Amino acid sequence: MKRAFITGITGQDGSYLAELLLAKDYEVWGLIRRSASFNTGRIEHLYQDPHENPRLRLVYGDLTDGSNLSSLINEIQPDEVYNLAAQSHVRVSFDMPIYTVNSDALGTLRLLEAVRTCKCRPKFYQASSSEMYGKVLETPQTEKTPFYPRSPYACAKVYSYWQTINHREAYGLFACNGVLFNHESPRRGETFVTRKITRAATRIKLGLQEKLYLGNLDAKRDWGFAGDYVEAMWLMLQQDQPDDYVVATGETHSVREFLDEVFGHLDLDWGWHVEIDPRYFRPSEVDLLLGDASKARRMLGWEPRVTFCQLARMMTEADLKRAQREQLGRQSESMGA
Ligand code: NDP
Ligand code: GDR
Repeated sequence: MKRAFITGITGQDGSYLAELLLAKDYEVWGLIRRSASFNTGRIEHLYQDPHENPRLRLVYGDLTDGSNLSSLINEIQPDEVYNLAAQSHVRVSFDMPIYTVNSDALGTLRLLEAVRTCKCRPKFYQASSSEMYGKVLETPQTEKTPFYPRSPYACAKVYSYWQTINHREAYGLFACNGVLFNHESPRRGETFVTRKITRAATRIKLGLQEKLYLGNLDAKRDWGFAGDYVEAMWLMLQQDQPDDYVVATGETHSVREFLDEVFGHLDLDWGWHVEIDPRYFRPSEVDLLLGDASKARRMLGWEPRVTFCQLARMMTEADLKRAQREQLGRQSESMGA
C-alpha cells in the first residue's frame, strides 16, 4: 500500500486529492492546523474513527514550523508528499505579505528540506500557480512563458517553484511543479470570486440577500474543475522522470461571463444586484490568464472533463441546495420563536 502525505488537506484541493488517493488504496496522512473551531468540514465524509485502523490519518502541524514537518516526514515515511498548503488568497496576500511569504515560500523550503533529509526520499509535488505569470507577456501561457508575479502571493509561489526545481537538480529529488490555472468546485472557499458569486446569486434567488459587492469584473481567468485537476497532480508523480506541467482548460472567461452564466441559470439579471466595491480591487491585478496544457495532455494523458458552463451550473446547483437548507432553518427558527 502506498502512503501519501498531504499538506492543505482541509482545503478544496486537499479534499479532492484525499478522495482520489483513498480510492486508489493509498494510506493518506493529512496535515491539519490546530483551530478553535472545526476546520475539517471538507473531509468529514472521508474521516473514520481513528480507533478502527483508518486509511486517512490527520496530524497537527504548520508550514511555519520546520522541526515539526521534519519529525512528521521521518515518522510517516511517505512515498509521496503533496504540498498544497498555502495562504492562497491573492487579495489577502497584500494585507499579510510577510505571513504569506513565510508559509507559501519558506514553508515550501522547510518541507523540501524535511523530504531531502529523510531516508525514505519521497516524491514531492508543489502546488504552483498560474498567478506566477502575472502581467501578460504572452498567451496562451505554457511551461516556457516567463513569470512576472503581481502580488506577494505570486512572488512567494515563484520562489517555491524555483526551490522545487533546485532541490530536483541539486539533490536528485523526484520533485514536480504543477502550474495549475484557477480551478473551482462546490468546495471552493467562499471568498474566491466564483463561489462568492454562486453563493450570493442563490441566496438572492431565495430572498436571503439583496446585493452582491464585487471588484474587477473585467479580469479573465482559465477556470477548470478541481476534481479534474487533482488527477493531474497524482499523474505527475507516477511518471518515470520528474518534470513541471501546466494544467488548464485552454479557455478564458471574464468575471462578467461567470455572472451571466450563474444569474442566467437562475433566471435573474445580475445588473439589478451587483455593485462594485473598490475594496475588492487589487493594488496590482492579473488581467488575463489562459493556459496551454498540451504537455500535460501529451505526457500525462490528462485532460479536463468539466466545461466552464458545467462548472458554473454544478456550483450554482450545490449552493442552491445550501441556500434552501438555510431558508428552511430560518423558517423553523421563526416558527419556534
Ligand atoms: P485552500 O485555500 O482551499 O486551502 C489551503 C489549505 O492550506 C488549507 O487546508 C489551509 O488550512 C492550509 N494552510 C494554510 N496555511 C497553512 C500553514 N501555514 N500551514 C499548514 N497549512 C496551511 O486552497 P486550494 O485548495 O484552492 O489550493 C491548494 C493549493 O494550490 C494552494 O497552495 C494554492 O495556493 C494552490 N493553487 C490553487 C489554485 C486554485 O485555483 N484553487 C490554482 C493554483 C494553485 P486551514 O483549513 O486550516 O485554513
Ligand atoms: P485568483 O482568484 O486571484 O485568480 O486566485 P479569485 O477568485 O480571488 O479572483 C479572480 C478574479 O476575480 C476578480 N474579482 C474578485 N475576486 C475576489 N476574490 N472577490 C471579489 O469580490 C472579486 N471581484 C472581482 C479578482 O480581482 C481576480 O481578477 C486563485 C487562488 O485560488 C490562488 O490561490 C490561485 O493560485 C489562483 O487562483 C490560480
